[in-house]
Amino acid sequence: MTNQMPSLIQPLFDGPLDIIGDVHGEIDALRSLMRQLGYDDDGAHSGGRRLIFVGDLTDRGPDSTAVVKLVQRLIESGRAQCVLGNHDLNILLDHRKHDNNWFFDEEFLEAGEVVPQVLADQSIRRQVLEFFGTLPIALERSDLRVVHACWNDDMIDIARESSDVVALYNQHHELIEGSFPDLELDDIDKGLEHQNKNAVKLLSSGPEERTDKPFRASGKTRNERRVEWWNDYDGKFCVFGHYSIPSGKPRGNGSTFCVDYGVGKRWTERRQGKSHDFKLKLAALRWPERVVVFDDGRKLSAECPSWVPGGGIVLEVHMARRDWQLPSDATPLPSFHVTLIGRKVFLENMDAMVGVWDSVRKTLPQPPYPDLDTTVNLETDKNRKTWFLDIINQDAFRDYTRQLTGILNDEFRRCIGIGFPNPKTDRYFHMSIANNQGGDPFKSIGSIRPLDPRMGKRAEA
Ligand SMILES: [Mn+2]
Repeated sequence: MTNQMPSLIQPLFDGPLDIIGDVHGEIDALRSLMRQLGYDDDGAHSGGRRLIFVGDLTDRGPDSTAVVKLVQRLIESGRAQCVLGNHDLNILLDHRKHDNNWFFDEEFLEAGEVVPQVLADQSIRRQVLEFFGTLPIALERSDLRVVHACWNDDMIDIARESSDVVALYNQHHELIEGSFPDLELDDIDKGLEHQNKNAVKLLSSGPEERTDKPFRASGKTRNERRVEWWNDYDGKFCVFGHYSIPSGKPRGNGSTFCVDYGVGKRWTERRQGKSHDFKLKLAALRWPERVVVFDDGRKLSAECPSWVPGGGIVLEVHMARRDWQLPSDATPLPSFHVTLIGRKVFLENMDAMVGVWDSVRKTLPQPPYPDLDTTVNLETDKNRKTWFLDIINQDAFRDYTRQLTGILNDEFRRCIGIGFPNPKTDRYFHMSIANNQGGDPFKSIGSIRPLDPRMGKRAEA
């Protein structure tokens, strides 16, 4: 090695991990998430677990300095690792943005109103820059990868050869600028060249593409949109942040998982007068358990029975199957679940159900894996399309619900007492996929519901 400095791609810790999403200065959410995960204030965990941060520690939230100081202390004691996010990088590159004004000792104004933030002084600025200068851009081990926005093998290999993120950024910036005289590009193309061909930018803020028509977003006219790279990726499991998911619906394809649940916009809820029970959360993915833990203690699981906030009572079972014969424009499902009690009934009786569910969910067995018929039936009503796939192994599901009703006998009698008709053991099970939310018709999670399997028209495959 001619270079004594560590590479921008570093080995990820061994052992069990908790991978925390974009914190964005939300120090209280970070402290409570650490407590929910079983860490003390010094980042020690009795189970020997360690923390990983996907970057974007700063900006927007009330106290970026406190977050940086805490994470730096955890890293120095060997209890955490952190990769650089685009916000952290902007500070390192001295790129001033409206939400990093705290760093430059100025207030963050949004529509003329102050968003309260602790402001940095000279010594904090020095400390933050020094700390960010030590962070890698990605972490990897045999079963897992962590990057802020996008994993791209070619760009990772380039970053692997470098130890100085600012130098690498500037080098690519100049190479890309230097290529322009030989190319016929408009300003939009030039912007996209910088976004997609600069390794530092691509890894920390993800690929973009040109749109057919300009559109308005966040008060600006835009001609580029984000490429949803996580739908097509099929390398080692990759955890990333950056693409916040305020709806709480998981983003990933079974090999990718986004852990940014939008706490970076919690200031918008504070502005509306909220001081607790925030909708936007900070989350961690526990590895290898694949359970998501939120700062309020709620959990969402990819692989074991779980309670999903706002989603009805479901049993999450397996990661994506990509071999289903879905229509050609379908997005691969990140997971599927068995619906025992429908969302509507659940929401109407949420308080009663949560108590029941929390007391029994840990004891429930895994559902069987469905063998699916490749015939797709389509049901359409007004704004909603639902696709149905027949399940061949009906007996396995009937046995499973019988087993559940045995285990849940008392609890479900209580449920039935307050109006729940489910679960029924003698129904026909099949997989349904619906465009409940509009937009991409195949984003929603498939469920198995008791409906007439012969209904509907045959879909265009
Ligand atoms: Mn980001």
